[in-house]
Amino acid sequence: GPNLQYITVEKKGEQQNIGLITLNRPKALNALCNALMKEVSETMDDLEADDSIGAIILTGSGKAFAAGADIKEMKDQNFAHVFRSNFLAHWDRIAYACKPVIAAVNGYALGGGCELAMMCDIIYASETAKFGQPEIILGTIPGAGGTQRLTRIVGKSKAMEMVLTGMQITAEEAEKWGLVSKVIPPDQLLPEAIKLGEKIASLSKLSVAMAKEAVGHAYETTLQEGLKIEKRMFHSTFATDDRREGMTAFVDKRAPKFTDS
Ligand code: CO8
Repeated sequence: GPNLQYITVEKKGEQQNIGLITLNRPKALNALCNALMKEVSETMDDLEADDSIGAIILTGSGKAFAAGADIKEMKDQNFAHVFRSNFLAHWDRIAYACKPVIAAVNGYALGGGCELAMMCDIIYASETAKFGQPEIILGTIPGAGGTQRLTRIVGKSKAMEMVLTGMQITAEEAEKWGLVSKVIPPDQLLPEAIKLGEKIASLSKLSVAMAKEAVGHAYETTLQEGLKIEKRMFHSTFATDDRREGMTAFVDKRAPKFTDS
């Protein structure tokens, strides 16, 4: 890609159909400065536009996934400036991805790092991962989902405990609480995430995008509305070639050949 300073981008998997974004600012524990987030956003645009890519993985490097927003960059900002510039408003590109995004959390996922992981669709964590919303210790509060997404994922009491104390939780706790779906030995984290991405990428990109959007609605609306949206999206899969192919292949006892249409 273009001149990337804070991240690297690679294609992975047997079919080279997995986009891997690695946060690569290890000296600052991958602190999320504005320039880094801009690179993530632009790379997401590229990977989403690339038809060869079926799933995206976001990971960190060294001992951090990301240790939060860049405190040095934020230290001297004032209210008028952060309000008028709507500071952080454009940091949520990953939450609006159409393609599935897997977070492979290799180490510290703190503050904005934890929030970034929660913007992804699935989180795999290394045994060494640590999650937390330490903003309260800095005299501020989470600003990109740490009071909202986290609460919906782990429930009120646990979210309150994390957000009000800034405590860190282990990968094992994060799994028990439903924040991550799998805890993996450090050297297996990326291979496992790639395997998961490949599994998803082998299916119809169209059905995967619809399924992702439908699950996403569970976090946005009431149960009744969500069930209605789900039903209509289910119906609309009957307008696709891939739905016909998937069911026909099952009945014919052969592997489906999806065309993403
Ligand atoms: N910002 C800037 N620099 C950082 C950050 C950060 N968040 N975290 C670590 N660094 C730097 C350190 O300053 C240090 O730099 P230097 O070598 O120049 O002194 C270097 O990284 C290494 O860090 P440590 O020496 O502290 O490493 P330790 O192993 O001793 O400690 C910790 C690791 C526990 C992770 C520790 O670094 C720490 O507590 N970091 C801050 C964690 C934090 O408070 N994060 C929340 C930030 S606020 C926030 O994220 C608001 C969310 C906004 C929304 C974002 C949307 C995506």
